[in-house]
Amino acid sequence: MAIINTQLQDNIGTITFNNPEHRNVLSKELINETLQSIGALQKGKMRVLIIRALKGSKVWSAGHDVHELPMPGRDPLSYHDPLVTVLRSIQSLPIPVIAMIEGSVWGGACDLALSCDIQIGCQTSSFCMTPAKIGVPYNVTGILHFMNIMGVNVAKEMFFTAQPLSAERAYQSGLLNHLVDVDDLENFTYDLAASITKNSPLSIGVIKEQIRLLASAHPLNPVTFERVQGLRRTVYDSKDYAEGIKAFLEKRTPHFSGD
Ligand code: YXS
Repeated sequence: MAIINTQLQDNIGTITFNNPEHRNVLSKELINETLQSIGALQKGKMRVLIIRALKGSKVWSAGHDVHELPMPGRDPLSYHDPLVTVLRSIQSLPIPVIAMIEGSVWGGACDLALSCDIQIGCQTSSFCMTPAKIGVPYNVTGILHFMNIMGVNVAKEMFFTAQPLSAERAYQSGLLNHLVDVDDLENFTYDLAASITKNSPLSIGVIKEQIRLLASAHPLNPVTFERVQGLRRTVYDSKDYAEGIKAFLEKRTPHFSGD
């Protein structure tokens, strides 16, 4: 059975995560299928892409597949990591991408949802940033992404507490463009997508790229960049990182020693 479903109708592409048994984890397999589908849809007349889970999903996506996180000593979110690759692909796709969110969103899946251009949620939507729960040093582009969207204070709270943000709080904090009743979610999303397809795709594509370039226009001098990479290495080389992954796989609470 395919772990994603793909559809193109009236210039609106839809990618539906279809791996509920494993809570739509962002495994290499699911990400590669998503990237291939985006490529195929682009060959059609797609002007908007919607990314969603199956109707009634309790979990939109459980985030990075923990089984695929490297053991200590290797950056778990490096430039070529499949998750980081798909985030870049969505952010640089020259058409609007809408995240239609039913259910809880975890870890890297929050970054995926927020890499889309518009987020539409319902009362079952929630967002939980989990690096600190697993002992992962999140990456620079990801942290900057969260800071740009929700501001430093809410970003800090999400990363430090690793607790879910409710749909209402997500809407108040700017993670959701719209918060609608779950029964209206699909129609609302597709109506908004249809309104976009009527506008100039060239103008939209250029404006999206301008916003992306301006939002990431943060000069970082080489020493600062190397300091950040060094700090992150102390985390992914740590016993805490190994313990976080081990505890998850053993389905138990992690006991972090701080080294
Ligand atoms: O044990 P089986 O084979 O039945 O599989 C179980 C889970 O192990 C699996 N699963 C996952 N496998 C790999 N990576 C995951 N992230 C993951 N999440 C779930 O799916 C099967 C059903 O899970 P189960 O029984 O827990 O389902 P549930 O309905 O009771 O609970 C759903 C969740 C999502 C609340 C629960 O599965 C959960 O808390 N999952 C972990 C969410 C999480 O911490 N994700 C962050 C992954 S790390 C990441 O994204 C970045 C590296 S970072 O942390 O930096 O943001």
